[in-house]
Amino acid sequence: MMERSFVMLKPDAVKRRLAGRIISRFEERGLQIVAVKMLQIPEELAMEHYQEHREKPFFTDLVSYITSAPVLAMVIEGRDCISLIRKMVGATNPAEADVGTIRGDFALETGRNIIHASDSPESAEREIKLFFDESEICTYEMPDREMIY
Ligand code: RTP
Ligand code: MG
Repeated sequence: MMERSFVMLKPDAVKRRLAGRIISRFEERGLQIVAVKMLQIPEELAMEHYQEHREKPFFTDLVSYITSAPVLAMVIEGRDCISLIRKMVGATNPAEADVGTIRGDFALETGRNIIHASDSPESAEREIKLFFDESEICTYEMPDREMIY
């Protein structure tokens, strides 16, 4: 089934100039970028985005990390792409993430794990709505789709 996932390159990915290399991994895999924007997340939006963690001891640090500099927010489309992207991203703690995953190749600490990706269809729908208007999401033909699928 075609799905859309919300993916966000966190402040450390942007500041470390890793954005292009990370985006390339999704493109090379055959996924389609259908929306992208850079923004510095306001505190209220950060708290809303990570609302499931509001009672956790790391919540304050998480919100200050994610609001500390601009992020690159994206919507990525592809067949069953929500779980696929989570696999490509790797474990929350980069020290435990498999080599070959984005976190496993580019990061070392849970609190600086460079990328977010939706963990379920429900999260994806909620998170896409938080960051994008439907009018900001593009639909276009991907000429090589029939070679990929
Ligand atoms: P994300 O939501 O950012 O894609 O990461 P995730 O699903 O892999 O992990 P999640 O459990 O949703 O945690 C969200 C973010 O909170 C920070 N965190 N810190 N100190 C800790 O124990 C801890 N646990 C989580 C991480 O930055 C994680 O990405
Ligand atoms: Mg999460």
